[in-house]
Formats: sequence, structure tokens, C-alpha cells
Amino acid sequence: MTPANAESPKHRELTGELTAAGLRFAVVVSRFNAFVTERLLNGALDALTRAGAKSGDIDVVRVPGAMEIPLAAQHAAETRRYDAIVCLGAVIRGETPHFEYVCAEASRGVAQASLRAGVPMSYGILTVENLEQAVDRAGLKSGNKGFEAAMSAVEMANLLRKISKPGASVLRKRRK
Ligand code: INI
Repeated sequence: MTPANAESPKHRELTGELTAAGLRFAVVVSRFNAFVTERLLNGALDALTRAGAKSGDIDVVRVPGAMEIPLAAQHAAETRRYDAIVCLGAVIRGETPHFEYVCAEASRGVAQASLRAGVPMSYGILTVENLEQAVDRAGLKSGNKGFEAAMSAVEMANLLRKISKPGASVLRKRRK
């Protein structure tokens, strides 16, 4: 029997590159828990510029809290000026009696806004138990969720471009 991996695969694979040159981004960031969200913002800007985005191609949009992120992100996406939107916030259970409600609305809202506008929106909203966990995930011990969200936005922006133009790569293959 021929092993399944004996032949090179016939299918094409589409993946998004991690290069941001020529792409435009909005970073929507909430002021609530600014001590944390400013660190997420720094991580996101670091990722975007390291991936090649020009600072003139990045707009930072500030909103009061996580609840306001989805609407601002949707509005930004509907302008068609951005290839992707990075959403950043911090919801901390210890200080939020309605924690579950804010988390659910923020995540549902961002997903819905992204699907509605057809523009990638990455989710960099921390939902944590306490301030210590929040700062750990905002660059102290466990990476920076803002950096990760920005890289996801870059990848998805490139992937959607590629999916929209599948014919181009087929043509290139046949001409070889
Ligand atoms: N917003 C946050 O981003 N994080 C929180 O932890 C939080 N808490 O604790 O309530 C929070 N609340 C504000 C909310 O997002 C709205 O800004 C507010 O309700 C006005 O609409």
C-alpha cells in the first residue's frame, strides 16, 4: 500500500504572510484599565511596525471601555480604509461585578462586527481574574496579547487578500 504522504499534495494551501508593508490598520483601544491597555497598545504597535507597517498607515482609535470597542471597530471597518482592525482592552473580574456580561458583549460584538463588515478584527481584549494576571499578559511574564492580536490581524489581512484572488496563483502555476 502506498503511504498517504508518498506523493506531493495536489491541493493548494492559502496562508497569510506576516508582512504588513502597504497594509493599513486601525487599533481600537479602551481607556478602562489604561495601565494595562497602554501596554497592549505598545505591543500591538511594536508588532505592526516590526512587520513593516508604516506609522502613517496605523490609526489609534480610543474608546472608554470594552463595551464600546465593537461599535468603533465596526465603524472603522465600514470606512473601507483599513485592511484589518486590532481590538484591545482589559476586563478584570476582581473589579467588575458584571464581568461576565462585559466579556460576553465585547467578544460577541467584535465577532459580529467583523463578519458584518467583512474586515478582519483581531481580539486582544484580556479577560482575567486580577490585575496581576492582566499585567503578566500585557508584556510582563506571559507575552503581550496586544502583540499577538496585531500579528493575527496582519496574517488575516494577507489571507483575505489571497482568498479573494485565487485565480492569480493558479495562473502562475500553469505558466511554469
Ligand atoms: N470596561 C472595561 O474595559 N474593563 C472593565 O473591567 C470594565 N469594568 O470593570 O466594568 C469596563 N466597564 C466599562 C464598560 O466597558 C463601558 O465603558 C461602560 O459601561 C459605559 O458603556
